[in-house]
Amino acid sequence: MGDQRGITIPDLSRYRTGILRLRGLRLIHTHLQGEPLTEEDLTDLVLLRLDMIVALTIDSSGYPDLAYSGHLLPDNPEKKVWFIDPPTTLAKLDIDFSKWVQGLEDEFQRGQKAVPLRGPQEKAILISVSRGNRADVEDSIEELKELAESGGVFVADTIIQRPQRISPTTLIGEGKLNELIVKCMQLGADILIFDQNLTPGQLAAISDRTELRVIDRTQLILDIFAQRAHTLDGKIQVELAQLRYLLPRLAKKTLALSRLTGGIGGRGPGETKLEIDRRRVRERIHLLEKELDRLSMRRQQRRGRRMKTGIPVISIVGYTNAGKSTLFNQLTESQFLVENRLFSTLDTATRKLRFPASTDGGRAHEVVVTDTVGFIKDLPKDLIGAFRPTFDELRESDLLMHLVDIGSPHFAERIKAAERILFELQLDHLPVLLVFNKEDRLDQREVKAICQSYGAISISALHPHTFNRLFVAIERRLWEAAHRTHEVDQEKLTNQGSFDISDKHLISEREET
Ligand SMILES: Nc1nc2c(ncn2[C@@H]2O[C@H](COP(=O)(O)OP(=O)(O)OP(=O)(O)O)[C@@H](O)[C@H]2O)c(=O)[nH]1
Ligand SMILES: [Mg+2]
Repeated sequence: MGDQRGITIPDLSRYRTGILRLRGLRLIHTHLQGEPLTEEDLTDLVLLRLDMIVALTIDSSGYPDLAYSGHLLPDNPEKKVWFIDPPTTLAKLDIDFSKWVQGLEDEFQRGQKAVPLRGPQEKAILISVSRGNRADVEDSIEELKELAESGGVFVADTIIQRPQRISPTTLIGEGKLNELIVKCMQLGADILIFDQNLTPGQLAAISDRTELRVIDRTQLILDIFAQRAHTLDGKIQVELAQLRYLLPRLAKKTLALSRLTGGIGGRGPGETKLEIDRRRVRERIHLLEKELDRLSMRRQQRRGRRMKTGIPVISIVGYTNAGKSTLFNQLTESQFLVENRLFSTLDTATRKLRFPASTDGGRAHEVVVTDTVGFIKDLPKDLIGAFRPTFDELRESDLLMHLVDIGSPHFAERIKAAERILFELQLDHLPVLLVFNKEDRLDQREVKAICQSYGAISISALHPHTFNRLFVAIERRLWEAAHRTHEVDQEKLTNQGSFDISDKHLISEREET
């Protein structure tokens, strides 16, 4: 396999795939200069996940002299990666290897099972490689963890690397990458999730190197959307986004491919598993785009009908998990899914609502309220593109209610992130009412101070008795907006005289497939 300068290790990928086991191979080679195991040897040990590595030195007459050996270590309190045996002679290196390696594998398995999983959950290690400010990096990976858990993935560990120089090929440095491989084996993790978005080249390189499934922030979000999509619209939009994301990555025809199409929980794009090829992906994208156009038309017709009624439309927007659906349900007495996880809502819901008038002579107003998909920092471009029809619907709103979870320590950044997305979606010209939600999670004085500094109001979507200020503010903003654009249509605002929040006439656009 080699000469006096070095050895070439053949492609071992067909030996025992699956990161959770040792390779089933030992590497025994000679060191002609009498040196012990080198850095390079140990890298091979890790990268190839060898059962054992042995270097034999020779004496002056060419006979075997000392034997140096090392092997990987199961999870251990010192967080050691490998163990190097004291040098011995070849004659003494007489062990029952099968028994020994079985024992080692058993130990690995015990370490992997130390973390109990809920059913067939997948285990991941999260990684952030960034030169950014430490606090930002930590917050971001914390959110990534929430995302992963929302997607049903068990997070075995998180690693932050802040290198001097970021590697353009693998993002993460060589040494750290090796450490990561062993850590995955020790903890039984088979997915790496990067907080940074990886280029197609980086993704292929890391995946080839580690033989692990590698996912970046974008793919994670896409996979979660795929899990949540229930309506025809939602499913088409998500698959379109997934395929658009996949296409440039297909150029890298490597082993990474089969892993790439997997996604979390096998939620890669439907029916396009291994035999996937670029041409077929393009065809499918084309088909989905056409289908989406068709659905958009239907949507527009529905919208047209609604516009004719002249009832103002209020859309609840904001960061994911802000409580949008909770508020929507309370306002419209609906029962849409509310959950303490990210992206519970994917499909737009719209309902009519009559709320008590508080500012103009006791007349009640009728409005249409819309609940839709939440925002997140770095919302993937492919996703924004594919969800364009959903977001386009927001454009016809008379008022955007920007809901913010005041209990989140990151609410300020989240407001900015949401505003940035509104800008990207060209919705920033619409009047916005900033509303802090979950006021019950903070001290009331604090809530007041925050509201004052933002010129906003606060509510608790769980407690309807806090909604009075909201109604007043909505009315005022709707009236102001109408006044400003000289489209004052008093009739529009004063339709009904009832005081009833619920309404029997529902315009529900949540279509079940
Ligand atoms: N303490 C408290 N929790 C709330 C309040 N409003 C909503 N929640 C909780 O916040 C979590 C998220 O609520 P959702 O209504 O699903 O949030 P969302 O904005 O629709 O989230 P996505 O659809 O995922 O974007 C749920 O666990 C709610 O029970 C509130 O006023 N106070
Ligand atoms: Mg929701």
